[in-house]
Formats: sequence, C-alpha cells, structure tokens
Amino acid sequence: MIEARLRTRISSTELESKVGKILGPQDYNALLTGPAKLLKPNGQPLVVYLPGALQAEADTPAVYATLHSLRSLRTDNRGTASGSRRITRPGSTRSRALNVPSAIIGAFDAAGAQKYCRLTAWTGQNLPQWETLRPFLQAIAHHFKTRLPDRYAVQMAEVERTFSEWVVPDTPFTTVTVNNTYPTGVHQDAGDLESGFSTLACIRRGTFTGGQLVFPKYRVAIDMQHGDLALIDAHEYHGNTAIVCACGERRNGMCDTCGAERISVVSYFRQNMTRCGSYSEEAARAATAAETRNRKRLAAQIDAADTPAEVAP
Ligand SMILES: O=C(O)CCC(=O)C(=O)O
Repeated sequence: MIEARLRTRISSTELESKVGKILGPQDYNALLTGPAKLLKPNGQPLVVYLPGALQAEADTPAVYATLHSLRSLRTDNRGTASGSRRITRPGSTRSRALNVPSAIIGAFDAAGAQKYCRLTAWTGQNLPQWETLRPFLQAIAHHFKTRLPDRYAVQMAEVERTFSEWVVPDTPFTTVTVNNTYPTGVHQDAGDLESGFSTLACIRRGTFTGGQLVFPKYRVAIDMQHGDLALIDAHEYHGNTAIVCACGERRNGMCDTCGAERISVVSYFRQNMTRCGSYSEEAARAATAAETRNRKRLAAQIDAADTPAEVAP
C-alpha cells in the first residue's frame, strides 16, 4: 500500500470558492486507483483507500436489492452537497436545495422540529431490509478497525456511551447515508463524530464516466469502483465529479435506460446519539410531541371557526 503525506495545494480563498460546486478533472492532479493511505500535512489520516475490500459483501443480492431500493428516496435538504444553492421560496420559512437521490437510514438524534431520537422513517418501516445490511456494515467496521485502530477505538468509546438500540451491532455506526448516482458538490459532513472517522463504500452497475471522489484542498481523487471502500476524513472538503452514463446523459439519479448506477454508502456515528434515551424513552417523547402538535392544530381550527367572517362595509 502506498503511504504519503500530502501538502495543501490551493489557497483557502480558492477552496472557499469551490464550496457547493461540482468538481471536475481540473480539480485534481493525482487519481488513486490502487491501495493507499494518505496523510494530511499534520500527519492525521485523510484517506485510506481499499480497492475491492468489500467485493464479496457488495455482490450479496440482498444487500444490492436494499441499497438499490433506496433510490426512490430523494431529498432537497443536502445543502452544498447537492451541488446547488439553497433557495427560500416566497411564503416558505425553509430553504431548499436541488432534489437528489440521497437517503439517511439507521438512527438519528433529536434535531430541528423532531425533538426526540428515532430510527429514520424508512428504517422504522423496513426493519428486515435494514437488517440485511448488517454483514455489509460489519465488514466496513472490520476494515476500519484494522486500518485505523485509534480512530476506531475513539468511536467505539462513544458507542459504549450510547443505548445499543441506536447502534448497528458490532460496528461503530449509528447512521448511514445512501446516495444514488449524483455528483455531490464540495462540502464537509456535519453531525458525525468530530474525533471519529467516516467510511464510504461504492457499489456500481452498468457503464458511466465520472463520479470520482475529490479532496480539492490536496488535489487528490479516488476512482471508486464496485466493492471499493475508502475510510475518509469527511470533515475535509470533498465532493464527487459529474456522472455521465453510457447514453451520454449527465445523471441526477440512476439511468433507467442503460442501467448505469453508482451507489455510495457513507457510514458514521452521529455525535449526539450519546444524548439519546433508550428506545422506549424516546418513543414516549415522540408520542408526547405528537399529542402537543395535535392539540395545537385542534386549537387553531377551533379559533378559526370562532372568527366571524369579514363582512364588507
Ligand atoms: O458519493 C460520493 O462519492 C460522496 C458522498 C458524500 O460525500 C456524502 O454523501 O456526503
């Protein structure tokens, strides 16, 4: 395995100018195609690239079936990672970015309007499918433990402080983001453990060009192939290049015509999961929140019914 310490290759002003943008081949000098461990200038790991490390697990039909089925879940909440600017529509209080095929599965901490920890909606409704991913996620965890034992130990210490129902058994992961065939704009991940590490696995079908995972600050990229795993510092700016399928189309979602598909599976530990109560405590919190919402909605309806209609003078 190649091991190298990188130098910063662009100024912070240039890096900032790339945030939210889709990168291209002009944004890297080195493209990793073989096993490598790259360190940042401070000696901390940036990437451990393990080509083919998940070949067997990636070819398990049930794993592919589950990951592939998630392509229908889309979100406009990925911000700069969507490769677009957030826009707030008139009359709305929420800003939205480009709608991309990206799903969060597993556990999620209390955030925004949902003031309780939970399994994400898809996960709660598809527990058997969620469980088919266990061997895949456990294989990722195994490589993480072997290649970056210090970071793994830090993450497992947080697992010890977390109710087990929120953690994928025998892994340091609570949560997984599954992306299907779209280029992420330059972004840093947020919400995952600062002192931990992230992992990105790739499953591919059909023929396409692009999709290289780029770290623009260091001008390096990885050409992720089917069954590859990269352990990555996702707090460093990263993004992946445009994906053009065999039909010649730039994709935002898999191509139903030629079948080109690039699934990236990002597994991590959500920093605030240590604050969650047990599953039943959080379910009780969710029930109370739903009751409060219903009571407020009903009160608003009663108020509206009591308001005399305006009479024209
Ligand atoms: O698909 C990729 O290569 C990058 C995915 C990613 O950066 C993310 O989901 O945050």
